[in-house]
Amino acid sequence: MAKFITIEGGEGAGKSTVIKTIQAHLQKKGIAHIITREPGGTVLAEKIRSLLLDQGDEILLPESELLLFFAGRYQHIQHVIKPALKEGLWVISDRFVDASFAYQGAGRGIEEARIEYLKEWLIGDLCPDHTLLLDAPPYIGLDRIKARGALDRIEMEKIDFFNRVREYYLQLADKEPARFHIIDTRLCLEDVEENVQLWLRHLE
Ligand code: T5A
Repeated sequence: MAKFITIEGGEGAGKSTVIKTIQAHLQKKGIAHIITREPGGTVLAEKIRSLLLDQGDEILLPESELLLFFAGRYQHIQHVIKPALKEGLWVISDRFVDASFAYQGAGRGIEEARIEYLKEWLIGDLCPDHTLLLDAPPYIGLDRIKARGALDRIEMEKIDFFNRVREYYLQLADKEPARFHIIDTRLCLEDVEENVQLWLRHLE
């Protein structure tokens, strides 16, 4: 049966790395799936991703940022996520709507009710079956991505912003224990991979 799985966490928490492990596992098991991401996932949503992450001359206001994330998400849901689930595929998405509550809500300070309104309107009852939260103190993820190369517009935020994002994710995971599974990505790659494998076995 189709499953909708999302991967969340702070900057450089290891999502791309963990998704490779998940993909290898699903391929080995012969489980038909797609790997997708937000912001992005469709041609148009990938263009919106560039607007959101590239450094521009004009300040992108929090409200505009929120609406751009939702515009891309709606394209992604209608053109990719729902059709794939309907076909019976597993959908693995690198981030989904929880990120809007964490980043634009807790991070930027936009009232939760406004995000909730967009969620109800545009997402309805589509909810991930499982969410893997990759957790580490923000300075660890930021050090890792700094070592990788140049930072994008959001990655240049202050550490307090990322602390609020992390705190929000942890509180949400606490509120929805049936959906969330937390993996500590302070651990070395081998240990993270082993924990991801254990979680995947429990999903089957
Ligand atoms: N955003 C997104 C919002 O504000 N609102 C929204 O609604 C949505 C959907 C883009 C940005 O958009 C924001 C959040 C983001 O700021 P993104 O593309 O997912 O989202 O950006 P990042 O979270 O920044 O993703 P990254 O690709 O930068 O990081 P990953 O995928 O979490 O980390 P990964 O796997 O690339 O690892 C980073 C580095 O660390 C190493 C890896 O080898 C790599 O070099 N690493 C480890 N090293 C040691 N030990 C470990 N356990 C390691 N795990 C990874």
